[in-house]
Formats: sequence, structure tokens, C-alpha cells
Amino acid sequence: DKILAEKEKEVATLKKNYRPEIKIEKQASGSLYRSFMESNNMNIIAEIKRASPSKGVINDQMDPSAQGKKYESYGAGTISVLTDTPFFQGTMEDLLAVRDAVQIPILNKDFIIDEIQIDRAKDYGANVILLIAAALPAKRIEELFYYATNQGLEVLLEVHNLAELDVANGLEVPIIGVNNRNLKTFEVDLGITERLSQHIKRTDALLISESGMKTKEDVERVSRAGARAILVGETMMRSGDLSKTFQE
Ligand code: IGP
Repeated sequence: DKILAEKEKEVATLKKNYRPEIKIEKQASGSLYRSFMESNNMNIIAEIKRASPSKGVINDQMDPSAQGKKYESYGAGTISVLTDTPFFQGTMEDLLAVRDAVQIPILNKDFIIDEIQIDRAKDYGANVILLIAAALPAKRIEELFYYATNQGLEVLLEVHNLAELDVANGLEVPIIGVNNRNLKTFEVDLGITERLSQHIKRTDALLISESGMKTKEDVERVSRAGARAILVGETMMRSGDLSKTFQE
């Protein structure tokens, strides 16, 4: 609730000051959905996350462009860049730096509550945006989902419980992220992926398990539950040897 209140203010300022401007020279091509569905290996979305409300500072020394290049070279299929500043210490400039450095798709990770944030994500070269079912009424999720899709962006719709999954099922969204972390209590439980995966309606939905993965066993566990991709932040940001982390 605190984050959403902050976002309301941010959006009000954006609406006054934001001038659309194409910032990018490079653009990724191809669809995250298709490339992940075609691959038989576990797909990895590696995240650039300097800090978080649950963990405090994670790694604010890294250079996002170098970090992005490493993620790409070790086999990430997409890079997630957290752009929220007050709570995660990220910026849109981080996203731009990564866009310049890599060819693969970029997910703009933020708390999106308004179309203008989607415009901005596109202007900065993101290919995928996050929508969080817990953050908005179903009707608003639907509007933002179609708005982004019409802009040529893919949408990762994040859910954490059955009621939120109902929204994803109702819209028949192709990309569903199950967040193992409860955004209110910060509690992490990989069992959430196991339980919710059984209630996904669309047989060709791409299931992405998000948060809290540290070990090979964690990845095997969500893979058995049907996840074709994982979204990993902290473990990547703290890794001393990313090539090893990716292999494992
Ligand atoms: C990554 P972790 O535990 O690997 O650092 O989690 C990612 O899932 C997490 O950053 C996240 C998130 C979010 C952040 C998932 N949903 C919504 C901000 C907003």
C-alpha cells in the first residue's frame, strides 16, 4: 500500500512532465513467450535489483550494463530491470544502460498503475512489462493489459493466490508469473507455484516462477510444478561467480 501511494505521486508528476521520446538505438526482436515456449530447457529471467524492502541493500555497486552483459552471456533469456527508485533504488537509466548493452528482451519491473508508465517503458526500450494482479482491480488490469499489448509489448501478469489467478484465467493471458513471495508479509514459499500451477486454465500458458530461488533443488522443484521459466534477482545479484550460478 505504501508503494502504491508513492506510485500515485510518481504518475501525477510523470503526467505533468513526461515528454515521450524514443531513447533507444538498439531494440530486441522476438517474443519472450515464443522463445520460452520453444525451448526445452529452463528459461531464466535474471534481474537487476539493487535493493528491496525485504532485504535492504543487495548490491548497489554493480554496473547495470556490465551485469546485463554477464546475464546475457551466461544464458539468460530475458533481463528484468527494477526501475522503482524509492523502494528498490532502480532507475529508468538502469534500464536504458542494459538496453544498450544486450540484445535479449528486457522486462521493465515496476509497479505499473497507469498507461503513461507503459508508454515510458516502451520509449526506453523495454519489451515486456509487469502487471501485478494484487495492485489493481481486475478491470484496470484488463485495460492496462490490452493497452500494453496494443503497443506491441508483452505482459507478465503476476499472481500470488487463487483469486488473482482467476483474473489471469479470465483474461486468458499467455504469460503468468507466480510470485512465491507475499508482497505484504515478504514470506517466501515455493509451494505457491506448486499449488497455483494446477489451476491455470490456458493449456498453452507460459508459467514463470518468481522469487526466492537459491539452489538447483529450488529450480527443480518449480520445474516439476510446470514452470518453464524462473525469475531470479537476489541470488544473481549476490553471486560471486555468475557462470557457476547459471550452470547450477
Ligand atoms: C526476484 P528474488 O527473490 O529472486 O530476488 O525475486 C523477483 O521475483 C522479485 O524481485 C519480484 C518483484 C515483484 C519485485 C517479484 N515480483 C514485484 C518488485 C515488484
